[in-house]
Amino acid sequence: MTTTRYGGVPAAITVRERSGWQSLGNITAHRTEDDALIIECGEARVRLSVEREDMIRVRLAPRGKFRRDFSWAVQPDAVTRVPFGLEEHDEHLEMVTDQIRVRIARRPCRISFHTNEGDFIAADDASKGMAWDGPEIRCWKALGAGDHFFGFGEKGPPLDKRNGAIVNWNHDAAEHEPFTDPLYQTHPFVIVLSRGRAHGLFFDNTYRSFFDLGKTSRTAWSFGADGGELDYYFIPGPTPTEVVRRYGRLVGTTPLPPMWALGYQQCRWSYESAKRAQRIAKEFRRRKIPCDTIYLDIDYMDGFRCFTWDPKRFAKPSALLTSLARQGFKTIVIIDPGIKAERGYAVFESGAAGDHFCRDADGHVYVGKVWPGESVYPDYTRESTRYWWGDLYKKLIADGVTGFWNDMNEPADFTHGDGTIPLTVRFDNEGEPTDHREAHNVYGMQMARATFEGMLRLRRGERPFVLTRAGYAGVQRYAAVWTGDNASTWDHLRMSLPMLLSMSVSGVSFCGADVGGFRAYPTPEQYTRWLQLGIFYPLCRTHTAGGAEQDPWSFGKRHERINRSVIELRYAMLPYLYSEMQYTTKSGAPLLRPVFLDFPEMKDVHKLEHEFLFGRQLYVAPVVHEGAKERKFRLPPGEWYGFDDGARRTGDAEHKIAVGLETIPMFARAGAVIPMRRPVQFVDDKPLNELILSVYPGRGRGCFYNDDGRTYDYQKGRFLLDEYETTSEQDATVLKLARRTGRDAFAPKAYLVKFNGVLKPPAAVELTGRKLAECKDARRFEQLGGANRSDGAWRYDKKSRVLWVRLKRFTPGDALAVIRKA
Ligand code: MIG
Repeated sequence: MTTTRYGGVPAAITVRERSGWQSLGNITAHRTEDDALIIECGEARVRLSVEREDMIRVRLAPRGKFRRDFSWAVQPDAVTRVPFGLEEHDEHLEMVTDQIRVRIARRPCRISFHTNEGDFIAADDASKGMAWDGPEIRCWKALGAGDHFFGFGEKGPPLDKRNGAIVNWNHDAAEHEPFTDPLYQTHPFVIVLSRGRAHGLFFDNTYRSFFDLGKTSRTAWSFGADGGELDYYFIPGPTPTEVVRRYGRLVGTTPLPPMWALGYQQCRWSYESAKRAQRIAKEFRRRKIPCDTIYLDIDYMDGFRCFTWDPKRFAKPSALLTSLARQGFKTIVIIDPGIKAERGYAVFESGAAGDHFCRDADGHVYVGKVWPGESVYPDYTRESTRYWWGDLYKKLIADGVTGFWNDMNEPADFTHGDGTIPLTVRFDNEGEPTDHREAHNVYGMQMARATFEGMLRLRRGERPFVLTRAGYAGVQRYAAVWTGDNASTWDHLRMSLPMLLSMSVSGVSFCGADVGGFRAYPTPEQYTRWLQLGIFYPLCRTHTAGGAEQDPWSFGKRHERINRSVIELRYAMLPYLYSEMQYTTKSGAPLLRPVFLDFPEMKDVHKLEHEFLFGRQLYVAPVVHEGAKERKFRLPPGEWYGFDDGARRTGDAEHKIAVGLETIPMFARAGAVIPMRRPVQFVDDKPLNELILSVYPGRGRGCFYNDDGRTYDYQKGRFLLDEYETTSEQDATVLKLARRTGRDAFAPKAYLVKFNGVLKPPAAVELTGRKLAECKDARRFEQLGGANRSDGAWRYDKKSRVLWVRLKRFTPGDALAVIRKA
């Protein structure tokens, strides 16, 4: 298969700069209505309301009539009107809440946001403010010298979009390069960071939209769209994490995935026969390289007909899937939206009978061209169509498919040069018919939703796994996202970081790029480096197209050994990954975090995009250059310790370390407690009997979350959340299990505590006042397991500076003390 069969390159999309804009004039009247402030400026109306979390929603109706109050992104329970006070001054009105003051200048009508103490946060551009031109709408904001812009979901580098501009129009960007825009997703969400303080803005509009972040003006930044309403949420900070948390409340956070989905995933275009899929599975197990999933790309289908199997190459799908399942593999198959327009094909027939396919303006069902040839497109913006679509998965699920991969859902269409279906195509739009201009950017998200909801119905009680390419703000509620067709180059390896970091701060926590690159082939070094980065992608999947092998063992013996140990590290970190993922679902704070998120005040932090924080405890500066012999990086403020050697590093300082092919520069926060396990071949391979708690010197914390890993029973209290605290005094380091929530049933059966960076053998080790025995013999210590152990024992390893402690029990309130020699 070659890459020449892709759809076309997009027509150049540029933001028009012209002078037909009509800005808001003077305020002529105002009133409060349904907990909102309505402002009249001649014919135009502005509606301001305070939503939960003190977010301010601003809407503009140039001709006085607001559109239907409807959103694909905003969670219904996120918007509950909060009452506000109104102050009327000569020159302005002021809305006042607990946290913010919204000042609305009267002549002309311009909005600015201030803290409750009156400190300035952000303001409309004084000359232009909110404006319209025919159906187009736009809002100009004042641009500060120190403003930096983050977010926007899936966008290429740089991480900070200051002085740039972006466009949102979901696109099958098959040949994309680092500066290609638009890509596959639309997230009109921005975090503005100004001198360490942050606020956010979510522009809830599904038309083609754009942000100009100082590209055409030095004094204003702006956002707007081709149509729809100027409808945005101002999101107060002042920390970036606060903005991200509030935005998560608004559009929803990433739900807890099934635990196996955090394992390593293997994919290619394609494992085109049952035989080949079997072979790949066997190789993983034979070579003892951990892996949880095998993907089947479009060639498993019968002539690219969705929901079918090729009768020859996949003659007995359920036998294949059962066999893979027995070896510990979950099988995930691709499903595209384009349905072959063919009489007699059951999906086409039932879709036509139910009137589920999009029609063009002339009333005919629109027929485009994708993999199956002439194809029709389900209208996922209609509830009954989503339901019909969800039920189509029944047979594949019965065959044993565990997850679904939704591709081509921008939607792609090979018929036209711009790669998508015509703008005239009609959509139900949840009961308020519209055309493709408004529906385009939500098409993929609603497809993923239909898939997710179908899986929920069909696999009662099981958490779905859906992977989608296209999406709109809030897509994370339904699916993980991968970044589409990248290439096997160092540029693409590097760019995956700003892309995934941008997605992560935009709510899409469960994301990943194709490890090794999709187009072309990586060199052995490149693949290993990519894997060393990829194990920190929340979604860790190798994928490629074409003939050459791109498996962890495809690059020679030495690389195979390194690649195995890299994947093993991912599995060793699983308890941490899962615990941090659970934190994401609650807090909205992503797993993969740009440095600015936690350290907004760090000097020049907006430039840091090739290093990141992984969860709350780790900092990673991956090696991203060919032939690198050293890695330079700047550690954030605080104290840090080498993940492997426990060596202390000063924070807020530049460092340079030598790197070999096996080096992954990783550092833990002071006092970090990182829950780990011994690597397994797949997530459900062995129960987590022994939890490893990797503890670093200093004062800090950590947590361990656990549940059944696959159902929603955790919502009924069937989970465990242990919170640890570490303290370090002159005479002792103490690890305390400070709090336990949930059920003991999910607690580990045994503990292996690893105190890193212990420079001298301890005088004693005590568990809540009782001395533990020392075990000098390494082999015996290893064998001290399970029931034949008393309270525990310890062993100090001078060479690695690790103090190991084995414990049978670690219960709430327990404190494990390492007592230093006087
Ligand atoms: O037109 O299904 O991004 O991951 O392997 C190409 C074949 C269609 C594009 C996806 C890629 C997938 C490929 N698909």
